[in-house]
Amino acid sequence: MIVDVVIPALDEEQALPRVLGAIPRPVVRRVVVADNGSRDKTAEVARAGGAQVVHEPERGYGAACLRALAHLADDPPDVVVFLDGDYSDHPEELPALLEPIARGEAELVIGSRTRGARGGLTPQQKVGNAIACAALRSLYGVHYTDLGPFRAITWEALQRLRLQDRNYGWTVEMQIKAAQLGVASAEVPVSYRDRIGRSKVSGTLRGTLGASAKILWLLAKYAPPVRKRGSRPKGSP
Ligand SMILES: Nc1nc2c(ncn2[C@@H]2O[C@H](COP(=O)(O)OP(=O)(O)O)[C@@H](O)[C@H]2O)c(=O)[nH]1
Ligand SMILES: [Mg+2]
Repeated sequence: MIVDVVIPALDEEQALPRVLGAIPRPVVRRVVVADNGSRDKTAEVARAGGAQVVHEPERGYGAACLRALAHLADDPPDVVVFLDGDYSDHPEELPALLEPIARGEAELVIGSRTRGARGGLTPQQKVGNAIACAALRSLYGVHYTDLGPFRAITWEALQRLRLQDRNYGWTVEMQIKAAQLGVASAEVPVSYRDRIGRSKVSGTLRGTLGASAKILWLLAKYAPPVRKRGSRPKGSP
């Protein structure tokens, strides 16, 4: 199984060397760091750590991931693993994330921090996750416990999902569309810790509000249409 890793990174020069150093390299073919106009040495430390670097001028987590995927498309892997560049995930747990895919049981595996983690999640992340997962469950009957960034997905499933979100909605869009399209999903517990360096999303007011609004907007946008009581779908007898 060919596995490539994608790391979106914005000003992560302090954390990135540790992240790259902890990736179990025998399991991974390529590591791509998607740099979003970092003002520090993110790109340099990424290259020094053995990663390929792509640059995305438009800010945003999703935009960075899409740029990295376009780079991988030349010679696609079997599986893409997404990982944050802030050292809050534990890259050494990557093989556990791959197991359900290797066993043929799943095409998408979410690393769940609420099943496994101790510290690291802010109260607003916990609340936001709980609301989003409850919505996914009531809309689609799928049982997720997290929208965590550390996740693995087959290249083939990723193509079917046609992801579009260019910022905070990236993770939830993947889970919504996987549920809609019947992509086989699994969760494995992963560990989590406080990041190194400064948070750009959940640790800032702008990031927290932006992410919450985007997640709710996408859940509403993709929600199945509500049928009025007594109405029948078109064409039914
Ligand atoms: N490429 C890119 N990465 C970003 C952007 N914003 C955040 N990140 C990265 O996404 C990951 C998660 O962001 P982080 O600040 O840790 O958010 P938090 O985990 O919610 O506190 C980190 O690896 C960041 O460097 C962005 O606009 N572009
Ligand atoms: Mg983080």
